Amino acid sequence: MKAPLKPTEIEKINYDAASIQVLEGLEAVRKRPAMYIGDVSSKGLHHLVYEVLDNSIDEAMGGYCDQIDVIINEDGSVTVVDNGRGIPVDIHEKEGRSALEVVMTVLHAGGKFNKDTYKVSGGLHGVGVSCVNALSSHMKVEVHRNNSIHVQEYRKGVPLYPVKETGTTDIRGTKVTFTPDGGIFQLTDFNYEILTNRLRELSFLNKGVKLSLTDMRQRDENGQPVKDVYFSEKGLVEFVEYLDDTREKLIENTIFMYSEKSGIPVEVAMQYNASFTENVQAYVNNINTIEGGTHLAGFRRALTRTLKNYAEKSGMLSKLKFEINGDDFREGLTAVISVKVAEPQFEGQTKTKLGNSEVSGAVDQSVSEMLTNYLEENPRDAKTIVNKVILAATARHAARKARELVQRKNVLTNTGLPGKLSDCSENDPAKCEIFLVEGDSAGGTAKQGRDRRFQAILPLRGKILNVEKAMPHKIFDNEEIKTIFTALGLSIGTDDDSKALNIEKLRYHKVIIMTDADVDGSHIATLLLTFFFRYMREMIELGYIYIATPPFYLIKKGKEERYAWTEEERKQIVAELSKNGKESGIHIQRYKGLGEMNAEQLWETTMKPEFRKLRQVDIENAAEANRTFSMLMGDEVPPRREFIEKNAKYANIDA
Ligand code: 0RA
Repeated sequence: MKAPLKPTEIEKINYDAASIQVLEGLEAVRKRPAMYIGDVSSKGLHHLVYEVLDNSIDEAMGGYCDQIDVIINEDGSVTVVDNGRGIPVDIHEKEGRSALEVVMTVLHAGGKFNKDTYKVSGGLHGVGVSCVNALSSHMKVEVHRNNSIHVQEYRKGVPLYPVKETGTTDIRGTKVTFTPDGGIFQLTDFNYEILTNRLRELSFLNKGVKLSLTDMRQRDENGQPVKDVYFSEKGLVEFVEYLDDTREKLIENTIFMYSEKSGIPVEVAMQYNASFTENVQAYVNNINTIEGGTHLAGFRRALTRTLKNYAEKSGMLSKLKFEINGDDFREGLTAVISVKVAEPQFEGQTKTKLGNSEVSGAVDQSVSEMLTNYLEENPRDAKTIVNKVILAATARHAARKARELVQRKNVLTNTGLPGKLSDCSENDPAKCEIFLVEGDSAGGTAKQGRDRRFQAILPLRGKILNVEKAMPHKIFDNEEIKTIFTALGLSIGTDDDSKALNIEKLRYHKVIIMTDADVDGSHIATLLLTFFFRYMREMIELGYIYIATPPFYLIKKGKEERYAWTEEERKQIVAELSKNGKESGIHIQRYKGLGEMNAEQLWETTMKPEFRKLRQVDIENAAEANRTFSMLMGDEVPPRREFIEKNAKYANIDA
């Protein structure tokens, strides 16, 4: 008979069992990182920072923290520091080791621990800091708590030593530094622009929290590290004002509403502007739900019903000879809606569509009540809004007439396909592709280079209409836009839905945007994407829109010609070509535009299906383009050149 185990031995066994489980968990994350963070591209990489940040934001939402600093260190690691309570460091009874170690190494442990704060950042994020740890070649956590500094370090999620105390402190908080694992991620360079945008967004969504981003890799003109600080006193109201920065607002004070129904806090800020576009950004637990969902549906329903009731009661609609529809209530509307949901269900292509059915009613009720009160109390604003709605309905009515006219003309003259289109011979849409090419000259080259059996070419002249500024019926008057619709085989809207597409008539299942790799080119691509996002969204959802990626370099040595899409590829090729000897005789050409390639080169590098690298546009890319575009093209301010140039640079790097 065995002697009974002594307590220390029991602890040891528990510890070993727990350790095995931890290793299995970490292994799972490293084997299928995409399951936890979406992907291992730039998106997944930045997701790591959001994940760590989320924990600090949770601390802030609980009211325990008002400052969060993010630092991109010189060695490429990232540090997130907060002045919250600090992760608990006492011995976790069940696990027999420091709670800190458990939070940092056990999947999904963080949330379970933190019961007293209103933990909401589940879903898309919320996989936990342990997941980031597993995907980091190195991580270090430093907790200031109970007047002591507690430290632990990890390699690929495995602790290098037990939690140790390294000194005394009189502050509280948590500091996490991690280096993303280069063996997991395609790239490990953090992009300042991406992170700063997220911090700005978080500051609007969490008023009163001071957020900062410091980039130790870059210096400003004073020799200081590049830094941005974000702090929003008025939260969503400032968010809406930021979004509408370049637009003429219609009501003096941005409307703000907050209430809670069925345990779901709902926060809304809204403003109407003189433009014709709707810009409603919806958030669930600080996540931008670009595919919408039940919260957005509830908001829209409440908005339409409440405004309609008010307008009817006020008698302002008595002279109107046609129906008002849902779109009319949202023309020129900029709004941000933010809800907190305890167990969010995310659906859709990019998992950014809220599925929880109970949220729809809660938001509808909240918004109806608050907006009804607002309209009663602010009759002047109410009147302005209703007038705007009437204007939208009138314009839509005019657009319908214009459309009918165009369609009738088309039938009469039987123009068929646009003259500029070089069509392909194949008839099966599933096998056909169309290239939308910037400029007649590149269009000519593409026409020569293509495989005419299944590739059609449509050259576009210069920039298509600014869809931001134009009235809807003007959009359908625009030649370039009409040409695109006609070439694709689509007609432009129906009576009651100006955005309905007769997708079954679509003539090509690949629509490929091909522009120069320079500022103007990326501007045109942004413009086209925005156009597809706003007027042909279904095409994006079906995965029919692509972006061509012409190479950036041609590297020649003797008769050998090689192409490179990135700086790294270029270096690699130069190294290969200079293998048996010198680098001399190698000629490198930097392509600035499609026009610098001849037909064969364009075919070989950018059009030939076996070789080209098309980027499929998803709804997220398109929404991003739309945001960029809205910001650049608002009413008054001239295009922000600097912004365009910066982004063009990043577009190049990404491609
Ligand atoms: C678990 C429990 C408590 C706080 C935290 C986790 C916490 C986690 C992170 C991650 C980054 N910063 C953080 N700050 C806090 C509650 C601790 C208590 O009751 O004092």
